[in-house]
Formats: sequence, structure tokens, C-alpha cells
Amino acid sequence: MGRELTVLSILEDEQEYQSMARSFADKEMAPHMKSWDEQEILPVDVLKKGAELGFGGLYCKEDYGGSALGRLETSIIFEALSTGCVSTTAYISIHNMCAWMIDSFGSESQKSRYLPQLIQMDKLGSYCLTEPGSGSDAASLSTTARKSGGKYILNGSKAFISGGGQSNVYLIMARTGGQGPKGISCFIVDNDMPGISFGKKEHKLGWNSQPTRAVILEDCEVPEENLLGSEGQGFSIAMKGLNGGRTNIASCSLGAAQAAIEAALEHTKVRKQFGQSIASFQNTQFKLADMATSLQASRLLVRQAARLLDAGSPAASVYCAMAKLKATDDCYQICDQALQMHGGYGYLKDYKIQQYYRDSRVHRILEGTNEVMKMIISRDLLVE
Ligand code: FAD
Ligand code: 2MC
Repeated sequence: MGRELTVLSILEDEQEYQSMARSFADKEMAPHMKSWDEQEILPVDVLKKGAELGFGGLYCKEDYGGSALGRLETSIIFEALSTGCVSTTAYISIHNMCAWMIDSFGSESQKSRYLPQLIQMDKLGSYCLTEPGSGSDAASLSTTARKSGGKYILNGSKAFISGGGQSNVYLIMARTGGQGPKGISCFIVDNDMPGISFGKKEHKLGWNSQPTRAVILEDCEVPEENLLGSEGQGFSIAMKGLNGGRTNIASCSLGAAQAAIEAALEHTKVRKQFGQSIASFQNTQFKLADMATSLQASRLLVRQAARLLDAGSPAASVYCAMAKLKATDDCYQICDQALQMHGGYGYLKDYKIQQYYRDSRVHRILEGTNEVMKMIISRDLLVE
């Protein structure tokens, strides 16, 4: 299958984006994904090459060099890139979310200072919402930002920050007002501002091509012109960023599942047991059919969420939650099934299937756990 089936779901002009991204994934990413994982390398040179094709600011406006694509095209691109390395693509997706937040809510001066380098990926961005004491309950965060003279003084710590220690620009959600979401503001913090430091590099099951660290703020001095949007707008900015983030992460899961099915097809056609190929057993064939159908159903829901984001629909955030829930759960199951079809070989690090399985596992946890996605969907259903 594989590619033919993917192509069926999109229009002709969108195929161009898909084949450009797939060709980049095949040439620049797939041959290295194993070593990036084993050696825990964030391939900054490859990110910069990707930025030349527009991957650094896919849905930023053209004013400062963005690609000005829709979320639908972005989803197609992240899916295709993920077939070459899920973890690296997911990092690119977080970077894109940060660039979009500055593009959408920044002043002209913030945009002109940060966007050109972010979009070129000469500088990398990280998104900092989670704290040790506030994960799913993000609005309870306790990092503070106190105004003093022409500066804000930030104190607190952020947990699990993707790109932490390696990124240059951190979008930090901190409390400038009272309890709850309305007391939160968003700051653009450079890695060399006084008072920012980073924790140890976390050891992870997957997503190893990108570092994850705590970001520690001790009387961190941030110029007041680095407040993004207005005081109290930070939670809303963070959530709007995450709507796109969730379709992006869901798209990365689509890519993992697509690659897993391709690997399963390759393996089961060649591997023989009981005198015939594994692919000739009806159990294998039916499983493959279920996997392809499940991938396609996830894909349609992700593309629908992306379309609603593009249309500015009020239903978009719920669809983004549905797409993230469905695609990250189902695509992880597809990776698991594909690993099973490899038998013992699937469990060996010599075979790439285990990396898709490991890398896609965390998509059910981050950018809002899938239980939080169910909370968002059910709240909408039950609203009076
Ligand atoms: P908790 O909130 O403690 O949840 C634990 C369990 O309880 C989960 O299963 C959860 O679904 C469940 N639960 C919680 N509340 C409810 C409820 N009301 N109803 C039902 N079940 C509930 N964060 C960032 O800000 N920036 C990043 O770049 C970033 N990168 C990450 C990278 C990695 C590799 C990982 C693992 C995490 C990253 N995160 C990042 C953090 C991630 O968003 C959080 O881990 C996630 O939101 C869950 O928070 P938590 O880990 O505190 O779990
Ligand atoms: N889009 C737009 N606005 C949103 C929104 C969304 N998806 N979610 C919430 N809001 C708004 C909401 O409309 C409300 O605004 P207003 O008061 O003007 O009506 C405000 O935000 C507060 O929302 P709630 O009243 O729903 O707040 P509550 O605290 O009950 O729940 C919840 C919010 C659980 C949905 C939010 O805390 C959440 O999404 N938690 C998960 C945290 C998360 O996703 N973390 C990811 C970190 S990043 C990461 O993992 C990476 C790898 C980068």
C-alpha cells in the first residue's frame, strides 16, 4: 500500500507538499533516525535544511518568512516527515507552535526580532507550560512573574520541556495575577537572560533525538517588552497554540503508523514460516486490513480538525481533541500490531519498527493526555 492509500485521501495540489516532505524524510531523516535515537542527537543541520523548504514556520504568515500554509497542508507535511523520524518531526512541530504564537500574538517589534531566525531555524523554540505540580491541571501553575521597573522577575520551574537546554527561545507561561487561567501571562524568554537555567537531560523511552529538561527560573529578568500579548492572556494563547499542536502531534502519529504498515508489509511478504510467506496467512491479511482502515479513519479525523482550524470554527478545539485522542491511540496500536507481525525481530533495535512504537507512545501523554482530551470532548457534549 502504503503510499497509494495515503495519496487517495488528499487533493492533487496537496500531493506536492506530501511528496516534497516524504522525499525529505526518505533522504535526510530515515537513514539517520536510528543513530539520532541511540546517540540522542538533535540534528540541527537537518532542521536548518528543512527550514530552507519552509518547515520552520509552516503556518506563520509570509511577512517574516513564514510559509503561510494552512493546518491541512501542515498536517500532511508533518505526517510525511514523521515517516523519517517521529521524534525529530515532533520537535519541529513544537518549534512551529512557538513561532505561530509569536506570529499571531506578538507586537511588530517582537515579530521582527524573533521570527526571521526562528523560521530559518537558526534559533529554536520551546513551549513551557507544564510544572512539577501542574501537568493536566495546567491553569493551576505556580511560576510567578512580578513586575519591577521595566522588567518582569520570573520565579519557578517548568518540567519536561522539549528542547530544554538546546533551544534559544522559551515561551513561558507564568502567573502575573490571581489564581486560575485569567491570572496567567506568556513571556518570550531568551536562553541567555539572567536567572534561567536547565535541569539534567531526562532519560526517556522514546523521543530521544530531542532533549527534555526542566527549565528553572530564579529571579529571571525578562524585559517588559517580552510579554507576549497582554497580562492575563497567557493561558488563552497557550491553549490556542495547543489546538494546532494537538493536530500536529496527531499527524506525527499518522506518519508513525504509515511507516509501521509499510514496514509490516515489507517484512511479512519476505518472511516465510510453514513454507509460505507470513503475508499469505489470512490472519495477517485481516490484521493489515484493520490497520489500514484504522489509519485512514484517524487521518480523516485529523484532516477534519485541521480544516476546522483553518476555517476558524468554534468547534475546532473539540475536533482537535478528538483527532489527538483517536489518532494517537489508534496509531500506537497500529505500531504495536506491526511490531507483532515482525515476531522476535520486531523487538530488536536493528529493526526500525520498535522505534516507531517507542516514539509514538508518548503522544498519548503529552500536549494534553488522552484522558484530558476525553474531558474536553465530554465537557462540550454536556454543556447546558
Ligand atoms: P498528570 O497530570 O499528573 O496525570 C497523571 C495521570 O492522571 C494521567 O493519566 C492523566 O490523564 C490522569 N488525570 C489527570 N487529571 C485527570 C482528570 N481530571 N480526569 C481523569 N484523569 C486525569 N510540557 C510542556 O509544557 N512543554 C513541553 O515541551 C513538554 N514536552 C514533553 C515531552 C515529554 C517527553 C513528556 C513525557 C512530557 C512533556 N510535557 C511538556 C509535559 C506533558 O504535557 C505532561 O506530561 C502532560 O500534560 C501530563 O501531565 P503530568 O505528566 O503532570 O501528568
Ligand atoms: N482552545 C482555546 N481556548 C481554550 C482551550 C482550547 N483548547 N482550552 C481552554 N480554553 C480557554 C477556555 O475557553 C477558558 O476561557 P474563558 O474563561 O475565556 O472561557 C479558559 O481557557 C479556561 O478553560 P477551562 O475553564 O476549560 O479551564 P480548566 O482549568 O477547567 O481546564 C484544560 C483546562 C484541562 C482543558 C487545560 O488545563 C488543559 O488543556 N490541560 C492539559 C495541559 C496540556 O495540554 N499540556 C500540554 C503541555 S505542552 C506539551 O506537552 C508539549 C509536548 C509541547
